[in-house]
Amino acid sequence: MTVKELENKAKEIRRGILTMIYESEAGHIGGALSCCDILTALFYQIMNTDPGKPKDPDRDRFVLSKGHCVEGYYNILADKGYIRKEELKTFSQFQTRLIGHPNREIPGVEMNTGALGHGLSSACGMAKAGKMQKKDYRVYCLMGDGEQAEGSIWEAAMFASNYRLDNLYAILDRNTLQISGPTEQVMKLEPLKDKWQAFGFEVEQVDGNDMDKVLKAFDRLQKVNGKPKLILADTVKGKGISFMENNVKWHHGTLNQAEYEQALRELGKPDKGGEA
Ligand SMILES: Cc1ncc(C[n+]2csc(CCOP(=O)(O)OP(=O)(O)O)c2C)c(N)n1
Ligand SMILES: [Mg+2]
Repeated sequence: MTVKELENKAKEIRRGILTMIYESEAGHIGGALSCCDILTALFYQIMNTDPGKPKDPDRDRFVLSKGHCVEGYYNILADKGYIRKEELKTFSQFQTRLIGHPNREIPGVEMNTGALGHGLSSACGMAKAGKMQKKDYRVYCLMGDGEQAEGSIWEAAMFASNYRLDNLYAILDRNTLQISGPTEQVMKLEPLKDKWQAFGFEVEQVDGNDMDKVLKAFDRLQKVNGKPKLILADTVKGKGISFMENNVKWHHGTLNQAEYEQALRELGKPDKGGEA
């Protein structure tokens, strides 16, 4: 896909996120919007996956470690054909499998997540298993920045570096906010890039809401051998919706009808030159 087509796809996924949260009256909207461009890049361009064969031993693996931001993920799984689009309407409803955090009942989901801090450890295990079996698949793990307060992440980082897991791509959604305020007030993280480099990762810091730059960052990292990689993605929580951007109130929130309509208007339709 072209960059323009991917940008339009991200717009379409954002619309899906808004509708899902509006209709279900539940969801983590700010963080779902901040990582939407990264998820789109991964599932439509970077990863080697086949929705018809979700258990293919050679597939690339994806772990949504910040499991609360599941809405974009579900919309992508439906768009790609892992699940039926009609099922999206059951999000967060009684007896659905599309609960508020990913679970492995859903094709395309590798790991139950939601309790923060565990995704990278499991992703390390998948990456190490790939090395032991001499397979070429890659493992991608998307973490939150508030999530960096979990000690298990740093234990996993040591492991990845120790075993030279160059098939592991961690992505850090650096939207600078967590559930109750700015990360630098709740649990200071900086200098974050230096920390990941000190743990032995090859780090690319990039505007995580700029599709072209995200793609180029993955491209550069793919050429690096012998060490694990991290994309430090500077993003905006609530990206794309003026009244949500950088506003901690929208970590978890539902929209009333006027807000929903305004949000859809602001997103607009796909641009010309690349229908999604
Ligand atoms: C172990 C654990 N502790 C607490 C929570 C509650 N919780 C849900 S989201 C969240 C904040 C996460 O912030 P961040 O990682 O920055 O996510 P984002 O900004 O991308 O939404 C917290 C503390 C949790 N899900 N898991
Ligand atoms: Mg955050």
